[in-house]
Amino acid sequence: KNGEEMSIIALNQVGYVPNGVKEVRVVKEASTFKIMDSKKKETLYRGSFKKTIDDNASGEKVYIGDFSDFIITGKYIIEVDGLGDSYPFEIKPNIYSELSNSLLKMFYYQRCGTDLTTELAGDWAHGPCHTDLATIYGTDKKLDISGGWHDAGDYGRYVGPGAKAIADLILSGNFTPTLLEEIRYELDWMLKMQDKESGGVYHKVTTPAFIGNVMPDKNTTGLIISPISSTATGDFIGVMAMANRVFKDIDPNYANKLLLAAEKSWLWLEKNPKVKGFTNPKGITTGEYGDEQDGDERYWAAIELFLSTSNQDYHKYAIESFTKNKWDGLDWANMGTYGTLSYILSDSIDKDESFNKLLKSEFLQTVETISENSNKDGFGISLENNYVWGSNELVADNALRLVIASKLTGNKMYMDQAQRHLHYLLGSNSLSQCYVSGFGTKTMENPHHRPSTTVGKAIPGMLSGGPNKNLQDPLAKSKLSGSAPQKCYIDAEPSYSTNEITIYWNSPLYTLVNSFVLQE
Ligand code: G3I
Ligand code: 9MR
Ligand code: ZN
Repeated sequence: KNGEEMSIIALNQVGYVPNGVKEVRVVKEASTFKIMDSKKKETLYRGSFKKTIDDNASGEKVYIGDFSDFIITGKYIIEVDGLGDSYPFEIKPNIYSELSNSLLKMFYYQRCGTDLTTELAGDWAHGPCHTDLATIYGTDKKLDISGGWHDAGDYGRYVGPGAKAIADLILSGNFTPTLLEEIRYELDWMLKMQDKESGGVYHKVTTPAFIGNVMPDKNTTGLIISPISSTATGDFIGVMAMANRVFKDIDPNYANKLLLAAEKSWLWLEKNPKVKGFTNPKGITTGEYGDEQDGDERYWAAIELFLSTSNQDYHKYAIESFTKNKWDGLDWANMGTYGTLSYILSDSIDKDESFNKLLKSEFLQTVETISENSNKDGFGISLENNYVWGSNELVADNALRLVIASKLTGNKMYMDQAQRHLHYLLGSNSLSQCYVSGFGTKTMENPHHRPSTTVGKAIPGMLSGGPNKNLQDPLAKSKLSGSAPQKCYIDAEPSYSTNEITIYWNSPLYTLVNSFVLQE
């Protein structure tokens, strides 16, 4: 009998690094557990549930057993007295390297405008998609906007979300040829989204409406380029200027091209200081990514431009803007923290010492709150009650903040807390659900993702959006009413508000996992 049949015995179904935090959680009264080899021949460790937490988000009393001091490489099962067996798990150095590769490979699977070969894409291979010229909304003008990554389960390509995804991948600092090639694929597309005259950046390129379940190369409805937005323009600048420093030594010409494009777009922002947030124009019903506040995108843009050019005008803009507004956020609507992190992690000699101090203390204050919330939480994560659309991204984002804060301060507790966030996403939660397709025993199998649905099998390495207490699709409404926030999740294709996948949910998880890949 496994954890599901008997009771929830929650743990990281992928596994643990030997020196990592290791815990098992149950939601029924239990006192002791033992670790056995995977054939259950031998008992190798005995432990007890020493701690309990009344957990609001899951509505459960959570019993926590710690076995961090069990560090022997191997494959195991935990038997909890009276409750049964856990799913199997492993302890091993580099336990996350396959997961890391797979999370990155997801971006390849999301590629638009190119052949996905059978050799590389297996059952999900398809011909080049969305290669026709796209029409600028409200005009007869057509442009080549081929390339980039499909955003999610749909085939739209949106600038803001793409910028977050690239920024996260860059934050990993793991500049392998594969990663560089992948981000370049999206950057090249994004360059095409810039209006070459004004420097403004188009918000998105999509079909007018969401389409049915077909492979991307079978979707030939006309593509429309939605109008320029200030948020897309700010995000474009942020990521172009950031990528400039990544490619500077590798390919100086390319790096320069990215920076020139970013500076050109800044002129558009300067000419358009007050603009309304993007809303779908008449006749377009695909993802809106509406965001009325563009101050955070402008701030991020200014920081990256300053770090790449040393031009004090950008510096001044960023200092004034932040001092007034304390921009924050690592999600598609709030991008301020990307600017802050670039600044405090940079070794540029042009930095302003007192501004650096301010940014650092604001960032560390946010992390302190995350840390306190994690300590109070039954599963050791920091969402409190914030289980909204894409909640798993917020888990990964907060974990990333903890990792970075741990590096900045040397506080090891932050690293332990970051690991619990990872454990949550890989099965240590009140549903015992591993939210990454192809990984774990109770793995996510039915994503809202057109290629996976069409082929009849989920592409591996994709992070589901996860629990969403707002029940924003018909299936969630009918099946989940009355469920605790952390349980508002269904592994079913129609539930786009709990089980879609996106490039910008995979990206923070990739970067998080990467910070543990090399850990012993
Ligand atoms: O944070 C708010 C909270 O303040 C508010 O009170 C509460 C009540 O509704 O919800 C929270 O906001 C939610 C927001 O996501 C959080 O980011 C909204 O309800 C929710 O509607 C919104 O969902 C967005 C969704 O599109 C619908 O617009 C998701 O963030 C966004 O990731 C998702 O993106 C879609 C694209 O449009 C199309 N492509 C797929 C992609 C993923 O599903
Ligand atoms: O497939 C769409 C998904 O990518 C979006 O995130 C979601 C919310 O905007 O919408 C999905 O499309 C659904 C549409 O909104 C309503 N009719 C059913 C569509 C597919 O399930
Ligand atoms: Zn495509």
